[in-house]
Amino acid sequence: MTAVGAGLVSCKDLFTNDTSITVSNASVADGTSSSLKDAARRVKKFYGSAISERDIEQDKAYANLISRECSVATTEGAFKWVVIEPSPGQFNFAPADKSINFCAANNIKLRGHTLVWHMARPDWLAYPPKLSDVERHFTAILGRYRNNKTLYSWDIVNEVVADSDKEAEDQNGLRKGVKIEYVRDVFQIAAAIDNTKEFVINDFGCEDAGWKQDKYLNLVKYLKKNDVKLDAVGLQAHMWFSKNYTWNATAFRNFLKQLKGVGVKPIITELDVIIDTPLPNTLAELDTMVADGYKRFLDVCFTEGIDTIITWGLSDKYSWLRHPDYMPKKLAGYKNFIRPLPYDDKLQPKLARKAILESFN
Ligand code: 9MR
Repeated sequence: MTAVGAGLVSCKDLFTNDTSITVSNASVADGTSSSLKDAARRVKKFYGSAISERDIEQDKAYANLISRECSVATTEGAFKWVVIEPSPGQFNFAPADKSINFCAANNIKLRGHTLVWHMARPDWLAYPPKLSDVERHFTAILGRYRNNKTLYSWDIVNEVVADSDKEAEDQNGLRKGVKIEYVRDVFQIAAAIDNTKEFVINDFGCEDAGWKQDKYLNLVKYLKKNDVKLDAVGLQAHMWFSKNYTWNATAFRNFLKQLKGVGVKPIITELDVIIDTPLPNTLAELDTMVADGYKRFLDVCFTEGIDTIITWGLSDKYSWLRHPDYMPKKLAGYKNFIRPLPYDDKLQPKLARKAILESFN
């Protein structure tokens, strides 16, 4: 990096595009000028973000930021069934290929998300998908990217654990219609096509002790006992923090230990931090709470040796939580208090970024 003008350092030379990112001299002095990926690399870890090929194409400054900060990424939508196989046997690989090309050009390793999920599903596809549909789908997709060096990891099955007992198929606690053997069969179909990449099962709401965490652990144990190729367990970590309740870090830590005990590697796949009501009075207070949430969560992750941290986006501007379809009801009307990611909507770094950096350091 070269110093240009008063108080600014340009990272322009790092990027192929023309929009530069500036870092103040103050941050150079206190060490925050290091990129997140460099800070992660120094401790043999990876930091990254979900990426949408559309955002990257339309917003060059954002693309540059992803390039500067990330050594790993996850496709936000490109591999979802409705995108990649909108009608049976008709595949649209363009979005996935765009993401892969961007990552290849920027030295980012990519996770493919996600093959079997109850959402983002075309109307014609049942849930759970018939195994014959799974076979056609996987043959085309896993087959196509088998030798791809950028795409190293697959979310094979996403969010298969039910939210509660009432919504579960049986005592295993999976979604209606999903038997535990089905999950095994899906992984086996995948392994028969390509067993060279990291295979991941991914779910949310398992960062605290409770029913869902127990069912997830039970499923992972079952898969391992049945010799399924399962390399990593994805913990989405859409984290809520509040003035009114505390997060049980000890329970999470024990859960990570148990996962490691059965021979799988936990990874953090969709981290963001949302502040629950009652909201603080100012954005400054809110940002401090968000940063504190990151710090507390990452401290546990790093104590337990987790090496992959992926946030669900890099800037609040593109957070799913600000989208009308997903915005938590109690925060409707407080959109500007939804600041769950390391950068704000003007692509300026926030305290959350500093907290992530310090946790790596
Ligand atoms: O962030 C994603 C959003 O843009 C999509 O519209 C939505 C439906 O495909 O999925 C969002 O990502 C989800 C992820 O795939 C699985 N875990 C929860 C994420 C947030 O909803």
